[in-house]
Amino acid sequence: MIILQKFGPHFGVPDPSPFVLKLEIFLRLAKIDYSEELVFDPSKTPKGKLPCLVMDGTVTGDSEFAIAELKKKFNLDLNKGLTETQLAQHHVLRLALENHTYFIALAYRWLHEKNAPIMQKAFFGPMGFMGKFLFKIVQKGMRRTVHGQGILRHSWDELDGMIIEDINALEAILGDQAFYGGDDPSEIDATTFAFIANMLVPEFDTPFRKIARNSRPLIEYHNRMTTKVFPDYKETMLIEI
Ligand SMILES: N[C@@H](CCC(=O)N[C@@H](CS)C(=O)NCC(=O)O)C(=O)O
Repeated sequence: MIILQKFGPHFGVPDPSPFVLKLEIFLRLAKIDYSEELVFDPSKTPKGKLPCLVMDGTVTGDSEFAIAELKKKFNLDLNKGLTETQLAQHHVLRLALENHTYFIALAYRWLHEKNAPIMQKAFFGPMGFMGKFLFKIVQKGMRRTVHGQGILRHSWDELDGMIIEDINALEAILGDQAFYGGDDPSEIDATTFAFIANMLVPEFDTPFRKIARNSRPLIEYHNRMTTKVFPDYKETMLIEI
């Protein structure tokens, strides 16, 4: 029995965390049956974060380590036919999304005055006054993290420019391929689709959503992956071109 520990569906996507979404996409691409366990507070998980994978009674924290465990257990290779150079490029692309794009998107969601109230309502709304208080604590933690990481030392205008460059690079790397892995999705598509799907969530008014929304190749890719991986979310995820 395999269990994916996740936050749960929000904003029309299976999870608001790109890391949870990445692991879920991987499970689906690899056609592995899993069940879901919703976790509200990840502080007690092995790495204090989500996602986690429970397999054979062992809990693995971190999407990348969880994927490594799955690959080992099921003898999986979603990267068949790719060259060493392609694999190295995918590695660097994943690191850029997870360590750069992610923090800008995080700042936009949790700390930007336009979007923070949406996060508060979605996650803490049902808790009433207590929710307001908890949200402030979580937001303070986010501010500390993103400031320490360095991203929050830039102005919103500077961050706009930085993330728009990331999106342009994502579009250029996709080029005229159907998937980042070529004709079929490969392991990197779990990460790229997870980030693109989360960026396109309509609830958040961000400059990078507008740029991604206007990129025909990225929207076509998003729709192709949604149809393949999340047919059960077609209604909320597919985007009209
Ligand atoms: N490197 C980790 C990153 C996971 C991560 O940052 N998860 C975030 C959600 S997007 C989280 O659980 N944050 C909760 C917290 O920091 O308290 C992975 O690949 O799983």
